[in-house]
Amino acid sequence: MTQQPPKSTFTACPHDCPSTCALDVHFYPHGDIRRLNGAKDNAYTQGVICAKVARYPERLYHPDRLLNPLRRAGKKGEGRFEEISWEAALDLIAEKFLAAEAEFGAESVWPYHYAGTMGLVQRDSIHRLRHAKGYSRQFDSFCTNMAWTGYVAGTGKLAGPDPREMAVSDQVVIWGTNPVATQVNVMTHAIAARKKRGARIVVVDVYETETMKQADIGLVLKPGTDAALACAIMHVLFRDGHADRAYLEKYTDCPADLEAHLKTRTPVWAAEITGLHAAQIEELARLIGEVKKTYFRLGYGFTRSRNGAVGMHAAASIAAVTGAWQYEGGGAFHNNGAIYQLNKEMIEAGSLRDPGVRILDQSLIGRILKGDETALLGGPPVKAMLIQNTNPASVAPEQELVKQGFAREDLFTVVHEQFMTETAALADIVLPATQFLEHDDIYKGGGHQYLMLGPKAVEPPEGPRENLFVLNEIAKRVEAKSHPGFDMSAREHIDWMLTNSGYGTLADLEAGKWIDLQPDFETAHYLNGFSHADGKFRFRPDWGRSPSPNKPEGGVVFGSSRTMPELPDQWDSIESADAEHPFRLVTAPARSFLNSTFNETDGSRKKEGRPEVWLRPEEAARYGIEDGAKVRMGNRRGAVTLHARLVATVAPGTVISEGLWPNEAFEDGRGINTLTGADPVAPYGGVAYHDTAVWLRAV
Ligand SMILES: Nc1nc2c(c(=O)[nH]1)N[C@H]1C(S)=C(S)[C@@H](COP(=O)(O)OP(=O)(O)OC[C@H]3O[C@@H](n4cnc5c(=O)[nH]c(N)nc54)[C@H](O)[C@@H]3O)O[C@H]1N2
Ligand SMILES: Nc1nc2c(c(=O)[nH]1)N[C@H]1C(S)=C(S)[C@@H](COP(=O)(O)OP(=O)(O)OC[C@H]3O[C@@H](n4cnc5c(=O)[nH]c(N)nc54)[C@H](O)[C@@H]3O)O[C@H]1N2
Ligand code: SF4
Ligand SMILES: [Mo]
Repeated sequence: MTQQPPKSTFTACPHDCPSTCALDVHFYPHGDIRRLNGAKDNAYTQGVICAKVARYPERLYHPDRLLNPLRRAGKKGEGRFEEISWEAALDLIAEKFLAAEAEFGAESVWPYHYAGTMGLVQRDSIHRLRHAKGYSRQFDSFCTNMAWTGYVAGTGKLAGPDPREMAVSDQVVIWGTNPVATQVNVMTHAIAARKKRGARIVVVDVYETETMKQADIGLVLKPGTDAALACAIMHVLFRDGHADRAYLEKYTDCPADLEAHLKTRTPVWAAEITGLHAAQIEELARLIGEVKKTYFRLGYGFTRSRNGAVGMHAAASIAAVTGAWQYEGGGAFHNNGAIYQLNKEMIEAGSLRDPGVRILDQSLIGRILKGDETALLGGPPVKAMLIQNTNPASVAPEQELVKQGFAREDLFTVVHEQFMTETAALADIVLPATQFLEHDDIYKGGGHQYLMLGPKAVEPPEGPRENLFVLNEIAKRVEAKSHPGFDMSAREHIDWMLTNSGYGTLADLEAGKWIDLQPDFETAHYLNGFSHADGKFRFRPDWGRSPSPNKPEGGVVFGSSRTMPELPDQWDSIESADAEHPFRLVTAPARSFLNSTFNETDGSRKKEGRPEVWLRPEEAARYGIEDGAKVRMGNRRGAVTLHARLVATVAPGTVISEGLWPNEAFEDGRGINTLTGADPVAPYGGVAYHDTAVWLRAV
């Protein structure tokens, strides 16, 4: 009997997106992948995925995919490479890493990674190599710091009401996130609530996004002013008898202090700060007060400001004032990171970790590569890097410094990639990587509650290898400490982790596809108390000492955490506009790109058009900028060239530039992160990507 190729199979989306969709993979009769669908039998995905992943074959079978290991032939960044064998590449990498170690110590090698794949095996195995060698560690600060820190400051834990409960809510407040673009399933559940129960959808953003277009009520406020809005809402709730006093007494730390503090935080006060009308704030506060089953879906976007942790904490506090947490379909949800208790010893080799090894901030990569002593934490220079699943020459702030750093002739850079990204183009060795459909992995959902298997669906072409292979092969060649994790396949890693975490075996997961880890209702809604020692929601967090998954080891506190407000309040730490920089730039995500991923596909580029900056017509007129005109936008960090689009529905004084376009899509090759700053945000680091003062000029 001849074996027919399967018509379809299942896997999970690996991309850096809170949705972590369950996928059905459909094949052509000849075995190639035809298309991907959302799995209908997964209660969160419900058959819906984003357009960019639905058309994945475009990326998988892309003619520009990297297929061979390459060695730099020309000058750094010149783009000339020659093919070499895997053996030769791995041997050369080992030789260079050993040489750096011999001369400058193991900390001069910096394995650098992020979440281009969220697979626990392929993403996190880099730590095994790191720990087995004592190479420099990495402080993750691109994405989650202010959001997680702000949320956990209130609740004590990074978890909340079942994300599927949105569908049984009476009102969904989508705050500082653009789910139509960034996590489409939030819309699935919010719209289900509207269809079934007439639930109202409210959106808070700094411009009219595609999400806001679908909302019943949209509030467009100035960036970095969300805490003012939250305070005024809570002021009205207390003033008008919508505060649940019994709940506050039982479940919160200092309701009387909060109420007294908010006396002066009136809608009129907040209107001045946010640019909203006081009447809009009054109306939203009334709706939140009257509708007990309000589900606050709090995003990352509004936390990417220098006061972002304070903003997140203030918004989450509203649900504690109304007591919305008590009801099914109520409460404040951000991310479910804390519900997954996994034993990752085989993947990460935590037992080999030396706490004395320095932890370099990934966002300070520009300063680090340029030899900034503070950023290097007083240790040796970085002389060699292995980079996986990230594209810092595009995504990291202070891009000018990043590029100058990578241009150093004395730096040896290895980039393991699927495409010739900006970062790969600056490397000494480029290694071709498999895509998720070609390797095995396991994923946890941040925006939902499933642990999901992501099995390999097709064989990779000749050439590309999975991350696990590269790490294990380098380890063999650099005299790494031995660890059983170096001898295990991805499937063995998954099986070991599941078995040792109490979640069954790989065979079980293969049969079930995913495991629903949603805690029970009482736990998820904190009805047995919040996760601080006293069981209370903290209106008064001890900033700088509060728990957070992002708290750096050794308790380092960044920025001016001592001047952080004690209670929810507007905190004036943002990069304010001034006479020289009259606008505030928000670098929001593009729907068809995912960070810099997919910006290599024609389908996504055509949908997005070209790099643009959106601003209000009357503000553009003041600077002689016409619709469609070429403009320069800059600040003390540098300048970029792009095109203006006049849009009336942007917050006053604010300009929006959607998407991480390839740097080369800008006229002089300078991408949008030329303008963003890397200064770590208080209290536990992070990048203020949406908090940048700029000037604009017609050219
Ligand atoms: N299509 C697409 N999907 C993505 C991504 C992508 O780049 N493209 N990125 C992925 C990643 S890594 C992440 S972390 C998530 C992030 O997804 P989100 O949580 O949605 O966060 P952001 O993408 O940073 O920004 C979302 C929104 O916040 C708004 N915003 C910015 N500043 C403020 C503010 O001060 N106040 C308020 N109220 N709103 C503000 C922006 O205008 C934007 O509309 O999305 C993931 N999904
Ligand atoms: N201006 C501005 N900048 C931002 C943001 C913003 O909102 N505005 N958002 C920030 C945020 S939230 C984040 S999380 C960061 C994300 O930034 P990055 O983590 O750099 O994410 P991507 O740009 O998607 O790049 C991921 C790379 O990993 C590669 N990759 C994918 N899978 C694999 C694999 O299995 N193996 C290997 N070796 N490579 C793989 C992809 O080809 C891709 O080039 O960007 C940040 N930068
Ligand atoms: S919505 Fe997010 S998780 Fe779902 S398919 Fe798209 S990128 Fe992947
Ligand atoms: Mo992110």
